[in-house]
Amino acid sequence: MYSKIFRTVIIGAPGSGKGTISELIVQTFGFLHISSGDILRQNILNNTDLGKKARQYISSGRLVPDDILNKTMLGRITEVGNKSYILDGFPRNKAQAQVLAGSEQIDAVINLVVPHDVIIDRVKNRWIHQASGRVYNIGFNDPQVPGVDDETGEPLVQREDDKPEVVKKRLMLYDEIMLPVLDYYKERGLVSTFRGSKSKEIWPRVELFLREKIHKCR
Ligand code: G5P
Ligand code: MG
Repeated sequence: MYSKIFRTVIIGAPGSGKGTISELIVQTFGFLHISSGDILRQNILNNTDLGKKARQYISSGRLVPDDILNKTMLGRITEVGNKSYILDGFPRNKAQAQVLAGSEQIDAVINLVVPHDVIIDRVKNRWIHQASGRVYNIGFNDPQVPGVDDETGEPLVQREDDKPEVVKKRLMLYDEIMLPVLDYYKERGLVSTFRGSKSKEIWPRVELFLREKIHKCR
């Protein structure tokens, strides 16, 4: 779609809408969405070696070790080849950001800031289709039939790490480990911050930002 490859990272607390905004970027700009959480959950579902290792960390709200994530994510980026992408969930700490910088030149970092009380309320209502990673939210983007995936008709489930006590832990961990990542990218002049309580209000600003940014890069 665009002559230059555009490499974007989306950052934001658990439940801030990274997946939701990424999907809109995919639909509007044709970027590929590379989500570390979706890749890990897919591996858990398929009971792969990676999935077996990751499960214990994810279900308790802890980070999966860096060496596993670095290898998995850099592998996936290489696989997609020369295509514009949006990275969601990676990097998750400064060490991962440094590893990423060793092989990829990032063009922009989209930083979503959503109040924690809004997030805690939101994830209670999140339901996913495990096989595809499709995400629903009761009262926001409901499935056509309650409890059932629109495309496959299969049952929806709640994420193990969406239990309120695990969400609180993930939010605390996020603030601690992501500030150095934000500083790392701010020092490089890459961060644009979008604040709000609703993805529908945040999205038009992200869209405008990307249009302008891509236009300048052409
Ligand atoms: P993930 O999968 O990367 P998180 O914790 O970063 O998980 P999460 O929970 O996937 O982020 P999100 O993508 O930011 O959240 O948010 P979303 O899914 O779009 O929106 C949340 C819900 O709110 C959805 O139901 C959506 O429909 C709804 N929603 C969105 N906007 C609105 C709105 O405006 N209004 C309302 N009412 N609802 C809305 O990582 C999971 C785990 O994997 C491991 C870690 O253990 C991590 O905890 N992991 C890694 N470990 C080490 N290193 C890494 N790089 C790792 N990456 C993942
Ligand atoms: Mg997500």
